[in-house]
Amino acid sequence: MSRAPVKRERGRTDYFYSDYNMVEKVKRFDKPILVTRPYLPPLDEFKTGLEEIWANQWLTNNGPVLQRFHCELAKYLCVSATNLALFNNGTLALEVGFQALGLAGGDVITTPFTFVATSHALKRIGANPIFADIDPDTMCLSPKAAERLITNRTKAIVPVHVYGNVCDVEGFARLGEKYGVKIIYDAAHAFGVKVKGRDQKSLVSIGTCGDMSMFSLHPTKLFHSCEGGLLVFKDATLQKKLFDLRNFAIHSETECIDVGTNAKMNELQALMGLLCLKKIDALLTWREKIHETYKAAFVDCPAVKYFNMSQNHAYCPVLFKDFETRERVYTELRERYNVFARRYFYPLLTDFAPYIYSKVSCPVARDIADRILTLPTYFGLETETAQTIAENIKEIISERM
Ligand code: T4K
Repeated sequence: MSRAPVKRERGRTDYFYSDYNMVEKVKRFDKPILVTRPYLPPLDEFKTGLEEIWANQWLTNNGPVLQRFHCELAKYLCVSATNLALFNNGTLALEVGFQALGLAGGDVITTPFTFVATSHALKRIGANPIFADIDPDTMCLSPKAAERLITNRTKAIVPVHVYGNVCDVEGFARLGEKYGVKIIYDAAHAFGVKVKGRDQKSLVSIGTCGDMSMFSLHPTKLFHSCEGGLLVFKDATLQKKLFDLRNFAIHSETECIDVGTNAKMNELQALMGLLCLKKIDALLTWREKIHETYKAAFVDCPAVKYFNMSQNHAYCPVLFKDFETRERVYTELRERYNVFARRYFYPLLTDFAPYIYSKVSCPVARDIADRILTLPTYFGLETETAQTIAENIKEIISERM
């Protein structure tokens, strides 16, 4: 549909006449609306924390603020402080965790529908990622598909709680026991998510599932420490090894016991984490409000499938009927409305150069990657903005159908 000249007022609702002489509304935002924005604590609180760090003259290497953050996280997640380790980002947390669990040289079954960091971390420690298909309902790795690929070379399975959706944790626990393979969750998106505990009544952190879980504390996540990563693990005796590996594997002044790395979280990161943790309930509630807005807005629009099963509302994925529609919505949201939704996770990892070798086809993952779009969701995004974005999407779809 071609358009008549558009009379625009900056930052206001613009009106113009379409080919059909109907008045249309173009709600273009003044400033770009990004898929996410980090929560920033009050600057004064950060400055006060900086004064303490200045007084300590201690910036990294297991400083006092880091230790406090470590304890606060253990409390929040209801796990023992001995079952937790902090890192300077999620990717290095994964690498160090994989190394500590001895995955080097083995095959590891994982999902192609994730961020590249999941498989990069495996490759970088010398493990061989093998990709299996996902479950269409959760978009997480399917235990059935994973089981079909288990061989005597398989050392572990790495499912991802994608968007904060809970994987079939019982299915994976069964595979772990049956085949003696480690289950390590990439829980980068799942901070704050809880599952039923062993008694089937109480709720426990999702980090207690499997042998190990990694939470990313990157600013694009609902809770962050500027950059950061957190491992929660079942076997508390691993903690010393993880602490060593994140510090060059220096065990004592005269001993270096392995090929470690520098993956330590510094004091400024820990300070940011502590301040954001104070606000976690408000961050979760805000996102819930945004999701309710999107969900209600798409109820009468079968062409957009609102898809959110996560408790923490980490992302807001929606599905379109086909690839062409998704691409059109993605492009027009940017060009016409100044809205920067993202195609998390497209392309599939198996289409990226380092992983193109994979012979296994993952039709469910491919179909979803082709149709998915994640909409802006973050603390501070107004519900009116989410409502307008939903209207923009409906307008784009109705114009061309
Ligand atoms: N496993 C999974 C499943 C993951 O999703 C990730 C990371 C990891 C492992 C690894 O964890 P980390 O090592 O990152 O802790 C972003 C993030 O960089 C990445 O952390 C995240 N997943 C991934 C899903 O998203 P990009 O390439 O999309 O980032 P970028 O720079 O385009 O930022 C996204 C949006 O956020 C932009 O619209 C800008 C906005 N933004 C970003 C930053 C950093 C801000 O407004 N402020 C900021 O400070 O990867």
